Amino acid sequence: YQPAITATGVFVPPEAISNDDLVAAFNAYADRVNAENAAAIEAGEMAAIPHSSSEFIVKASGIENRYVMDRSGVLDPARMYPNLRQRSDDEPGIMAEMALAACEAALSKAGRKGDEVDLVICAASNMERAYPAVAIEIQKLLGAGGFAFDMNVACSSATFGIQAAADMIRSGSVRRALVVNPEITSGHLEWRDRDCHFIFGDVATATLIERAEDAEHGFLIRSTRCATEFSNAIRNNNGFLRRNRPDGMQDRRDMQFMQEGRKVFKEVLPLVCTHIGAHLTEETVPADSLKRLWLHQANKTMNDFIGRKVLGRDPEPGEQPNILQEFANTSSAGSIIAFDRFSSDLNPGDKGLICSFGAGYSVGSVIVERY
Ligand code: CO8
Repeated sequence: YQPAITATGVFVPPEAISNDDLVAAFNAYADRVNAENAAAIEAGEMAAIPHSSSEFIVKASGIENRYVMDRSGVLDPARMYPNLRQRSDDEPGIMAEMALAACEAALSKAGRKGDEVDLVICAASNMERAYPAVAIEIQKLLGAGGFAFDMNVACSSATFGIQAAADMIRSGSVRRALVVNPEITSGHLEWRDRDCHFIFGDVATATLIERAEDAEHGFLIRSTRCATEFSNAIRNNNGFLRRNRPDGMQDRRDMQFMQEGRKVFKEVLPLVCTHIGAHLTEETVPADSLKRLWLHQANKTMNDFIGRKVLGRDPEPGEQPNILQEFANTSSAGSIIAFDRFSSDLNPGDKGLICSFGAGYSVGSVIVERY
């Protein structure tokens, strides 16, 4: 069977944070900590926390805004992380709730119902719990049949999930799949670190994958390629083994997102460009035949560089759309938001490439063709 993406859905959280709001909260936090530690700073025992700035954020990343599930906790200088209500085990978890909204948006675009789905993959950077799988909770809320499982490949979770689902549809073991990416990045971002506090936003995306023959139009999944190479340059040490550490469950910096941004930038770019080049060559798809690149949304300079390298020229306006100015980095969901917003104008026969990259390191590419 030929697998195809027949619809995508995006759940946008209800609250937004502009760079100016974010910087005001961060600077108030920095002033507070600096005042509390004035003597230590004066004695040279501690460095003062420097201010952040909106100008730096836009220049370094292209990000202007992000959406979050809770603004008040993130912007409270005495807290600096989201205030998310602890839910009882009998109510849907926050990831399942976000995922459900994105799945319903995708199903409604395709005119499908939840009970027609027989595979749910919840693919995201972090799971709110270890088990039962969040995907199985989503399967239940959708009334879907078949089976469901979680997977985590950080920023590449969506493309790796699409490859897994597409291969199962190709083999006939599954008829209709939802790959869903609820990214609650605000929970694991370190909002107190000016090097990274601006990078991420919350969102959920869903991709419906069916047999092409089951839908009048969509995007054929022509080919997928995934690759990984271990790196510690992006890491989060939170996890259930934290209890075994001598420092117990303290508020430790390494339990939130950590990265060596410059290193990531330098190492990931060649990895991505080589990966895409090799994938296109193996599939005899010339780069200049691609009508669109839907890239992972981490950093504008990074995407501009990849676009130029892959196409061998400056991308035309609209050829490589960015959504990070509005959403920030939404980890695995970024390339799918770009696809959702900027794909309906393609004509039958037009080809494009979805590509993700990030922690792991990981790279995933999907060649699609409109039909
Ligand atoms: N305001 C003002 N100045 C600042 C700020 C700030 N907020 N932050 C840093 N500066 C200063 C620095 O201290 C530095 O000063 P100096 O030159 O005196 O040392 C100067 O500005 C330059 O800083 P950088 O070198 O850090 O700035 P860059 O231009 O390199 O930009 C970026 C930083 C934007 C982080 C850039 O390096 C980048 O985008 N790198 C790639 C990162 C990336 O794509 N990572 C993807 C990882 S995401 C992923 O895989 C998913 C993980 C799971 C999700 C986790 C969700 C929480």
